[in-house]
Amino acid sequence: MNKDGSGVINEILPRKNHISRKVPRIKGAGTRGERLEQIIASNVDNLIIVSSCRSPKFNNRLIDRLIVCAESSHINPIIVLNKTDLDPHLHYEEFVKLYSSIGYKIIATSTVTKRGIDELKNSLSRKVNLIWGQSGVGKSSLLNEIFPSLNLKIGMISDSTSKGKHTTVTSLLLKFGNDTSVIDTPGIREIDPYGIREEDLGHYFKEFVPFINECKFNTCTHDHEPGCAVIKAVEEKLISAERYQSYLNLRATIEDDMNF
Ligand SMILES: Nc1nc2c(ncn2[C@@H]2O[C@H](COP(=O)(O)OP(=O)(O)O)[C@@H](O)[C@H]2O)c(=O)[nH]1
Ligand SMILES: [Mg+2]
Ligand SMILES: [Zn+2]
Repeated sequence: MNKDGSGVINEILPRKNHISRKVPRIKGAGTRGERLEQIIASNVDNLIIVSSCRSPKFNNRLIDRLIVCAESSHINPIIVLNKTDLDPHLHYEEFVKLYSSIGYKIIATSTVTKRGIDELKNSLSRKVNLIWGQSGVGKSSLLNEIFPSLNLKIGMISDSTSKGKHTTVTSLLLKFGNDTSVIDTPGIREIDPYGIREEDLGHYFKEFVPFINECKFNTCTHDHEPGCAVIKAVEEKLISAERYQSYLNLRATIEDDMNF
């Protein structure tokens, strides 16, 4: 700062990456029209995708959509599967196996039994973390476990007055020490990946990549084409049918947006 109160910008930090979404559609306005980009955060290391075994119901489609967001933004996704105490039959283990086999870090947690809390804490450490998950999965509870000084409100009902309007993106940057930060995004209900080209989508399902190179046509959309190595891999159970279904669903939403 100079004597006269004016300041000098010493450095503008480069924007290494950014994660954005399509501006949500206004309720009642129909489904047509261009959807603009809304930047949620910049220079993020990890996208922490928080889900729960129950209440709200486990939703792997949503996880896959968020993984695509992370992959297309060059951000490392980490999956957190919370409320494992509510799944005594360990149904969630199938998905722990699936995501680990692809090469993603997935941490099974519970704020009741304290399972996985230390592992999650270590994963957040010395990184910029953007935390995202449906309302009620336990994001605030997990952050309170890891950083007890936080005292975030638990079970907060999201602001219903913002429903159907252009919601402002209210992100909260929480800093811990010099080098750990968590960006909480309580105002963001949905993330629709922005700017993903149809032909790139398959590459954001990273276990598809070795097969994509083997498809007969280089324009293959892995939907119906003869000689599609991705479809063959699904049939041979080398690619999970769940992940393939997520791919098809996302492909359909991208197509819808292109054909407005
Ligand atoms: N059984 C169980 N309940 C949890 C767990 N974590 C959070 N909850 C509960 O889930 C509800 C929503 O938690 P909250 O942290 O506010 O979720 P957020 O909306 O994602 O921030 C609260 O009633 C919490 O007490 C967990 O691991 N197991
Ligand atoms: Mg919360
Ligand atoms: Zn193909």
